[in-house]
Amino acid sequence: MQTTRRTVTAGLLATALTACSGGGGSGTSSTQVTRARAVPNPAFDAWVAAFKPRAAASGISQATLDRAFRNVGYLPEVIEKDRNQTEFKRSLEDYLAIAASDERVRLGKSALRQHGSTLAAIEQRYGVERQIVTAIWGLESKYGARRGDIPVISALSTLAYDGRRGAFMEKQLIAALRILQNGDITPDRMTGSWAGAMGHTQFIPTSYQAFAVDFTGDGRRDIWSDNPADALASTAAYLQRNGWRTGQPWGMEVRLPAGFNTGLAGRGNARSAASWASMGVTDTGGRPVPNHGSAAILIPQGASGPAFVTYRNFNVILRYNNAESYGLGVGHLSDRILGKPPIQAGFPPDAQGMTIDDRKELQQRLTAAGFDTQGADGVIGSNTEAAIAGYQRSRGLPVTGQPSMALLQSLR
Ligand SMILES: [Ca+2]
Repeated sequence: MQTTRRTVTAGLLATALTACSGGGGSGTSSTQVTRARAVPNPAFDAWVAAFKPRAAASGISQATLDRAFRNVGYLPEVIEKDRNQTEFKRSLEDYLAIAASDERVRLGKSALRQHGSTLAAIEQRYGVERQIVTAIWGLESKYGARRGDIPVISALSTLAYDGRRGAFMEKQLIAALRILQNGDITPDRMTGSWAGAMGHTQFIPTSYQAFAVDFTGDGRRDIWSDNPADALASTAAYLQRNGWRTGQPWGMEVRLPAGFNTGLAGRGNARSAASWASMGVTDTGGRPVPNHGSAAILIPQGASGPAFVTYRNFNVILRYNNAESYGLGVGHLSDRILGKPPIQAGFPPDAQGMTIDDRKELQQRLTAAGFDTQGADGVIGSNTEAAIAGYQRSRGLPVTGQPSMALLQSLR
């Protein structure tokens, strides 16, 4: 969950985005964590005892409290995760390498086919295009594969007790109890990420309360079920309620004219598409940037990296998760799922002077040399760092665990 302003947000990109090279230090998905284990903690128990009257004062019945807290415990692992969120430091290039990896694009195309009629019905009702809903699903839970299996009441109680964001977490906890009281789900099935984000598209409880819908018509808003219909419809409802404009793109990659004043970039500098077009901003095919109303230019890695125009719908996606990289990840993945091409512009080399191809080659060569990086996606994560350290140790080199061109040269 983000620490920046995040008010009505639902999803948590942290849940699904783990580099194949083990870089997702965030790795919030419980699938990587195995089942979280509660440990005895008298101070936590005292906090729960003191919390219950506050919950009751908010309208939670004694019966609900009894059911909800029957198996609740303190989860130290949740606090560990809360202290170690690293995903927001990633470059856009790294982020997109994970968010729109070949695998995630392939699975997205397959999900679009497999759930085509459901997605079409959702699109019909809420006016949100199927590829957008599918891309959010892909980022939030890898199309349902990583919904999280941490008990939500335990996770939120642990976070509320911990107090780093105690008031926010207590509010989420009360909302989670209301969901149980409403009968949408039972306590044992109410699972999610370490941060209490639930189901296929990782709704936090307050977002669930505000936006979740029963699309299947069985009387329950079941975003946890193997059947993703309620979760996907809830996501579409969320976007619709936040102002989605049917038929408009989120944005697109663009070409900037030579000498473009980069000071004009940024979401705070929106202007008409016609105005950008008159400055010479074009799509990647050289045509004037299309007019979909107010538009901003984003250059997340500076003038030597790719540039994007973003429209109103991009800002709607950010209501789901207020990080530009997330918005670009959803937008780009949605395009790729439809068969559109990868980002056309190159990214600048990283701080070590390495391009993504250099980093992939480094991972391939380390693995071939017996130091397994667990894949070669060009994203340097903990597995790659461990492999580098192992290689350096074996060669009697200073052990830094950090990539460099010199290291790559030594492996060639
Ligand atoms: Ca339902």
